[in-house]
Amino acid sequence: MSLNVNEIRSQFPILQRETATGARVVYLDSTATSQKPLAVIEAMNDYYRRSNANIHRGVHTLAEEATALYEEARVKVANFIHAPHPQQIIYTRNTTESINLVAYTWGRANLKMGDLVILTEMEHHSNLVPWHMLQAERDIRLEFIPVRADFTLDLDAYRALLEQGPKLVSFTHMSNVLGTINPAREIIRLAHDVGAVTVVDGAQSVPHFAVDVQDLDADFLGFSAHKMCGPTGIGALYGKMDLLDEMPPFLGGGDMIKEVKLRSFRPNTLPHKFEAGTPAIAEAVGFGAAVDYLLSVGMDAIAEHEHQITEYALDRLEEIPGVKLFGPTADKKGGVAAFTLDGVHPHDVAQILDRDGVAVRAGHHCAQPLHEKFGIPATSRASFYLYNTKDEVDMLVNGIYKVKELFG
Ligand code: 7TS
Repeated sequence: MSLNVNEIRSQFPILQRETATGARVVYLDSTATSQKPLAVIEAMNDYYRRSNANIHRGVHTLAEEATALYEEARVKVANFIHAPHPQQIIYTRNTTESINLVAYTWGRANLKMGDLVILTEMEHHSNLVPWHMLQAERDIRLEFIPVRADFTLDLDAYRALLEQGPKLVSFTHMSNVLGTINPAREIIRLAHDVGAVTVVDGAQSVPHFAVDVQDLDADFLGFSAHKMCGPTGIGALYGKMDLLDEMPPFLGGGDMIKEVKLRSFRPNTLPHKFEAGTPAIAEAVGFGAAVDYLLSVGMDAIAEHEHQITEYALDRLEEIPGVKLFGPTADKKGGVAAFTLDGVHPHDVAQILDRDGVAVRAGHHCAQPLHEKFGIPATSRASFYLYNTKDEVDMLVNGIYKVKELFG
């Protein structure tokens, strides 16, 4: 099940370009956003050239075509995560908006003073701050599943927290820093045993391995198109039908209503109830094309390829004196390698690597509490996707040796 990486790379025009220093782009920052294949770029281009119109509003040819394309993409996205029905896919801007939507509507309808929400210590800010905001407003309680020394979640501590009767458990399927893949099915089953609703942050899982919402029994799952070969500006929230049905709308305006009077409105049916105003139509088309593209390569093959690259990268990085890796062993993680280098600031590492075209991110990666736990302000992070090669890992490693030379 090995990928034809050369063929895959030929589909990504950006990977053919050079940087200002004449170096080939070695893109190791797909955790932040992935690159886009021709199939996605062309689908969006074709949409604007052929079919652009507003959706759900006109009876003319273009409006009907645009509406059909927008809704066909929803079916593709629904099938991709094995949602029972496309109505259960709400288009959002990104994972951040998906989680905020749940906090804003489900949270405000269901959580009151003293109610417990369980999160984890490895969350991205987008699965922390919406709950902080709700806490400020509702005085809910927040507790956190600790991250253990081996960079996995402490499920015994989780079981103990569950005894306090949480209303909601919201957690990342895969950490964007540690790469840890959390046992989502088990976390959800345990939450359901005590009657809690679950939110899965799928920003880093859905792009990288097959995620099946029915198998997980997830109540909500949020993810972003831009991290899975699709465009920026669009993401999705999956929700169980009964939960979505009962939730009040999020934003008010056009398209989300069935009927409006001067002093009242009746909300539309799903999924339109949550999609106020003109949405990101071309982006939805691109999202659908991205899903088609990923399926044409095969999610299991992508996961296996990333696993091989990650194993190789961890082995090679570990050999470098002064490099400290943050994350579990390769069998428990996805394609992320966050590290520090003794005596060199992570930003300097990233800047020097960039001279040779090697693109890694440095900082707290929107997981400041996690870095605080380790007593460090930042890490450098390389991340891998279907188009990365072992050669690129070698370039990263050579680059780090260069950094070491420069800093003595
Ligand atoms: N959750 C996780 C686990 C993430 O990794 C990210 C983005 C988000 C949520 C938010 O996604 P967005 O599309 O709404 O922005 N992570 C990163 C990152 O690691 N570097 O840049 C963005």
